[in-house]
Amino acid sequence: MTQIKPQVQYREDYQPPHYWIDTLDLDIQLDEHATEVVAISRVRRNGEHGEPLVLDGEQLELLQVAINGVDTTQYQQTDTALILSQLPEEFVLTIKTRLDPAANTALEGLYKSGSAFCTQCEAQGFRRITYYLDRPDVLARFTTRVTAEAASYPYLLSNGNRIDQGVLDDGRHWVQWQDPFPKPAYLFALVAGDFDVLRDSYTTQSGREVALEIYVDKGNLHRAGHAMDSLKASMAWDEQRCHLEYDLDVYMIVAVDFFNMGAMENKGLNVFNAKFVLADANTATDSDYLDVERVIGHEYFHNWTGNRVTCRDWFQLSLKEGLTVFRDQEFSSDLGSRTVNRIQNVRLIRGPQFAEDAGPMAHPIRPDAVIEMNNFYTLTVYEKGSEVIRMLHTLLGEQAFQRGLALYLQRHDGQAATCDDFVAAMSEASDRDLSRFKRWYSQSGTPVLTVTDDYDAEQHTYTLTVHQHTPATGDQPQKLPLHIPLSLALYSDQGEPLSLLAEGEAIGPVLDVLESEQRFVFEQIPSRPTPALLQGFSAPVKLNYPYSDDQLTLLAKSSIDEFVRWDAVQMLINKAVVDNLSRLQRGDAVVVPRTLIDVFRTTLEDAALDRALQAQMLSLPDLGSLLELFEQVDIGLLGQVHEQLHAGLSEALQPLWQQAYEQNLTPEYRIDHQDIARRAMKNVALGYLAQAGDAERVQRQYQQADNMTDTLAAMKAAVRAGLQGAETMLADFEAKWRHDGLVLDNWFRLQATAPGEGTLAQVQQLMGHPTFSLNNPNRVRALIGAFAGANPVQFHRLDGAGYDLLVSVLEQLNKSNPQVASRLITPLIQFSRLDDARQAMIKARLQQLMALPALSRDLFEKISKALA
Ligand code: B3K
Ligand code: ZN
Repeated sequence: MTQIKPQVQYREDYQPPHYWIDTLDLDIQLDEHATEVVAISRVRRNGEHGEPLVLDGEQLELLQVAINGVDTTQYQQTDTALILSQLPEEFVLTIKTRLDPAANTALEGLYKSGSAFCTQCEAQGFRRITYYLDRPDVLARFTTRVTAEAASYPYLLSNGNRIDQGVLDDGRHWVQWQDPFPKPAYLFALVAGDFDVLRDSYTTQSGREVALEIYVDKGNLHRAGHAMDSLKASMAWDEQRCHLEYDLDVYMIVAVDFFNMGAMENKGLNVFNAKFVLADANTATDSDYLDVERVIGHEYFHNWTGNRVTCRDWFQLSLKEGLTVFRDQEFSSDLGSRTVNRIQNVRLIRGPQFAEDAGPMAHPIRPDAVIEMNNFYTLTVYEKGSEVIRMLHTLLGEQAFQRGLALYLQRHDGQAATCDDFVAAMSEASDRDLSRFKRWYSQSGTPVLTVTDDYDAEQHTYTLTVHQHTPATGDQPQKLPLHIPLSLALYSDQGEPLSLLAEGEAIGPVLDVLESEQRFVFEQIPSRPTPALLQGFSAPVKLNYPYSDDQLTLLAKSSIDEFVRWDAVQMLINKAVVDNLSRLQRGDAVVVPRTLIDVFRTTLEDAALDRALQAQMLSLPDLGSLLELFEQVDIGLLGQVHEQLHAGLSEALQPLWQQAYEQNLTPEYRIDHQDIARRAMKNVALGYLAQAGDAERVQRQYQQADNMTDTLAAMKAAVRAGLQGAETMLADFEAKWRHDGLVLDNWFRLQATAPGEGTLAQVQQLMGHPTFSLNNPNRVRALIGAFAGANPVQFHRLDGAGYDLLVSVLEQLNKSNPQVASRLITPLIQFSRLDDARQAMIKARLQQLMALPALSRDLFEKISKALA
């Protein structure tokens, strides 16, 4: 890697390309160390100008350039570009390059995953395959001919339809692919290898047959069935809910072990991290099953929102990602529990996304300035982006939203579009003014809604005053008021919902908050009500309303909106955390408030409650979300409060935890939503029982478990509570599963997140485990990522040894895989809520990294912002 002066790119500076490329014919001769690529493009000048053609390219050996079939040396070459001048208006450009896939540890471009070749081109990986206009607004029709040795690579795959194939007499063979849909280079894919293939088919609504093929490592066929079911369910869902059909004759998914993220939506040929494909009862947990369904859905839904209509430039990333996350969330909610899905998504926003907003990488869902695009595949772009789409859905309603989506897709089919285009279609289809709403695209940070109320007992009116304020972020000092949909219900003291009347008319539950301060007056309210504010988390904001314990108890019991019930319990827990933190600081002991115990008891005794929701209501938030309750806090103390609340709730409700455990045993393993819910509740109960020392029960569950969910829950409970027998379980598990990376990742993760001073040393030791490798992103995330990101108390040890461990890993990954390094550094740059002593230690480490001789752009961007 060369030391580069990282340059900032600005959204404002967008210029259309000087040239178009209409077709690209690729001829790829695969070889481990010397793959040769011939790329023949038809190039067309965009308008009248004499500008050169500047093609992107990185780490390529240039072998030949020809224009209209004639070799030329009239070009300039830099580290990152090939520049051609004095070109005709239209011409055929031939470029031959050589590259070394086996040396590609960054897993971007063409690389080897085990014995197979595969590619990852989004965002800017195609330039590592050939010189090209590697930008999403250049759409070309691709044909790809792949040649490789036949014995090792019997399957040669690329985008579109297979149109020809042949065998050469030197033991190699080739396949020719043609993709009829023009696409940007980031959607290109190539895979070559030996696999087992699960085949099926799907008939679309209009009667077209689509061949479905899932490629997995040999011996894994029996683990691909759930992925196939999920794919068919996705295809059916998109037809039913959004009237969108698949458009090629074949849909292929390939599972690979070495992958920087979850999966990639390449046209007709998705490449997946095996983690999101493989699942069977012995090896996958319930949440693994749901994750497979979600990610298969997500990538499939991209075929319309991302591929048929793509992004004009990378600043618009949320155009495809926010929308596609919204679509996968709706898919999971329609197939499973809407409330539980909502809760899980909200946990993600309130924890890690709010932390991102409060940290040095704060950015709007449509960023304005980027150094390394890979750094912007963030929770903000994805998850907050989806919340923005959800707010549109809330404001417009399902019908108008679907009209808007249809208009957007029809208007921009085959084009590269912008977020403004999307909002324009939504506005036109619904006849709504979304001008203020658009600020959600340009403003970063988490808005705070402060609500006060007043009841007039004579007039029987109830007035809510809503004040909105977005604290300044590193990237933006000034903030403007946003259009915030505030979903509301009012409850009587008996827990009855009251009708909402304003100015004599019935109004809907969603209030349009548009100004910094706004009042809403409700009439004919018989007595002071309890407001359920922000039902369903109707906007990604923090809410301040001085709820009393009684009000929260009432909402937890009686709200019609199930999300509000969960949220009320969360608010009670938050109150208990804040109070107890002060108690600990004063030297007093942690006390679990009576109200909290009572609400837990009522929840445990509520036989009518959905088990999955019950499990969520009885689970404490993680430390990350709790951190967001404070400006600055000692994370060690916060960890103590968290643990002692868990212990207190365990002790106070022993018989009920036992009952909940017994009542939710599942006689045999079935993957359906009811059983998943029962196991979730049972295992929450097990956690509380383990805390009280019930080693025998934990042991029994570990020994008798017939599925991975129960096995891991038992082992986790034992490790968390430091029970006798934990060591034996860990050893047993390792002996049984050491051959299976995906399963063993759970084992790494569990030990990395164990409480106790010994964890750091354990993590260091596990780095020497025969299956651990810094070149395998899944393994790195399971051990190092989990330790730094999901074990805050041990990572933020006061001796700084947690930081040193991460820094030494980052120093290595900076060279071999900058993308993975850049993901891993997150807990180190989000220090604003920590105490001064820890902040100082972290800053010293960041300075140390900043001084690295060849710091990648990825890390440079984050570290320089954190130190600014
Ligand atoms: N679009 C890809 C993510 C690519 C990440 C590049 N660093 C997967 C997805 O969101 O569906
Ligand atoms: Zn996506």
